[in-house]
Amino acid sequence: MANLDLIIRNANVATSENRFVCDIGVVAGQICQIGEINQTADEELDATGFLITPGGVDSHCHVEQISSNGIWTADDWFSASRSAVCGGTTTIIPFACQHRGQSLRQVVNDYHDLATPKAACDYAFHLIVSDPTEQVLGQELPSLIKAGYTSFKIYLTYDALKLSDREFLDVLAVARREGAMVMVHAENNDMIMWMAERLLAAGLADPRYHATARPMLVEREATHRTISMAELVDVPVLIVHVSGAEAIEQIKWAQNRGLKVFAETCPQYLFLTEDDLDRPGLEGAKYMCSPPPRDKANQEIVWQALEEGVFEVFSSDHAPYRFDDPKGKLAAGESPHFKQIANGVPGIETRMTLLMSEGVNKGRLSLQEFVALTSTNAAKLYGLHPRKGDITEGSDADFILWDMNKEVTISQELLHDAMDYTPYQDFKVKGWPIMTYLRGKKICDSGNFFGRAGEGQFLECGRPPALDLPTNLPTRFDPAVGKFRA
Ligand code: DUC
Ligand code: ZN
Ligand code: ZN
Repeated sequence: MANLDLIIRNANVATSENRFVCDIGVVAGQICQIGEINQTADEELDATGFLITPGGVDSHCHVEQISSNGIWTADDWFSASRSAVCGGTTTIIPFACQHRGQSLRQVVNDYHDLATPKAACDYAFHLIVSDPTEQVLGQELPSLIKAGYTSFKIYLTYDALKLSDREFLDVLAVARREGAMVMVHAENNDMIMWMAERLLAAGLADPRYHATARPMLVEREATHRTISMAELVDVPVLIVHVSGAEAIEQIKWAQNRGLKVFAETCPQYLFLTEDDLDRPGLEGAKYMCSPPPRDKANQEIVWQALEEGVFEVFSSDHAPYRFDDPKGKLAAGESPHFKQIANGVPGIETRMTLLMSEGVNKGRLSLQEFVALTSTNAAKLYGLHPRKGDITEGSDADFILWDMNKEVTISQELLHDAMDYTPYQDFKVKGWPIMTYLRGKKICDSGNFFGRAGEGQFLECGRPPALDLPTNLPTRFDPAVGKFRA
């Protein structure tokens, strides 16, 4: 008699720690047995020939988010989650983004209203705090943290979103006291604005000048400032979308001093360069994101930092704006200057295959490192592990079945988002996610999507474990609680 829902037989599994061959038994969406299974199930799959890894956790993506200049991302919750699962990602952590004057609680409710009917994969939220009023710091953040929103992003650039250093410290102190991780977009706003004004005054308005306005030192300065702020309050921070050498130097310096500094990088810093912004006409707009892609030498340094373990997570920073669309990159008209073009590139579906192909299949990363970077570490960092990011008894039955030898030329037609381009058009990859299972249900097979809008579940995040690292305050006075320590 069948008593399990699903058995995957002859599973060749890679987790962030192990490799093993086993049968995997699933009941009610969770892994209930790993080993040799002598029972039967309603559904059985012989996985011979595939590699199985945990479903991806993409901890940085923007879904149905309105930018401060009023442009919506192209993907809604349905198309973004469909695209995620077809690329092997079963959990996403987008942002509930507060704009100034808004109640953070109301913002979170509004994002839930968008996500609940449409999400086809599981999801949690990070908060974006752009208006840390007394109400936000004293009431909304503490109660949201208790309700499972245990990470927030703050910006040091963009006039409409950026926090002053004092506001940044206030947010860090709340994170320490209440138990949350802070993610930081580290670029110096005044330097960027000052450069941009001068470029535009000189008539230099094409997409490529977006990169000129944001040289690496702009990121280096803000990265160092972030590290110092976090050190003062003794709270873990994660520096998002790190683009190259100078920021990496700062992060390594902090990590070598034992500071609680984590870092993320993204495909655009491994596979795109500043030269892409210089493509003919306005084509360069397709590659505009912040920080901008750098050069080949910096790509190599990002690779080395991935190999050395400087980065905790490899996220997509999926921020999709269509190109040939009056509501997309060119919303400001047919000849916008670079400051008027929405920042961001899509990548939620291509993230895992790109790293599998160029990292694992080319021998730069081990399979364990790949799984850690694309799934397990994000689940751990944001309090979702072991439910997500692992293949172990009790975890959700989220898997990817990979054909490690399949060669694919990426093209927009293969993808499942709502975009009209991919920055990775014509890239050749080896290693492709063939099947994706979400909580024991096959939701993608060979590019065919079988999921349903609304079947994704909201995940409350737990206390980030990094908060429990040993105390390391620079003075005996603890500024987060306003007392001298004993
Ligand atoms: N920051 C992001 O995190 N994503 C897209 C653009 C940006 O500036
Ligand atoms: Zn950012
Ligand atoms: Zn982002």
